[in-house]
Amino acid sequence: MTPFQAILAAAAVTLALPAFADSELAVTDAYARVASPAAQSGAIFMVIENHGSSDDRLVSVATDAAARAELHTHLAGQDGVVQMVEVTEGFAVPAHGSHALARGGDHVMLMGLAKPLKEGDEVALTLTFESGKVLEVTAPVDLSREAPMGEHMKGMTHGN
Ligand SMILES: [Cu+2]
Repeated sequence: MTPFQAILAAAAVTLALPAFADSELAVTDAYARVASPAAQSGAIFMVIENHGSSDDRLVSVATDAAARAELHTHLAGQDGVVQMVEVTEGFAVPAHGSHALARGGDHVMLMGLAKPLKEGDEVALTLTFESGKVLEVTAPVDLSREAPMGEHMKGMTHGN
């Protein structure tokens, strides 16, 4: 191998590594919301895509932006009142499929924000999956985004 070929080979390895690490799981359209500038908590939404041939599951989220990050969803109780609950088993992402975290449904809940979140701020998240795969995600704060039709929730205090 000539020195030039060696450089090419090294460059190819460098380029290939991130592509390999990200080839099966991907996050698109991540964004964060808070209900007010003084909110102590916030919510993050995204679409998790699984391009692999094995089912996977988002089991935990870590961030420096808040004291705690939990996986939450909304459930209607017997009285019809919708409440937020923690989903300890995580969010399944089927093989060759996707799972949407969306307003009025599943979301990542940030509790105890390190500092107030305002439009344009970015929240860095580390997503850990059941398979052991880890994804680093950046979610910009987007307060102008409208909730999808029919998914407008009442009484939510964290931007849902
Ligand atoms: Cu929540």
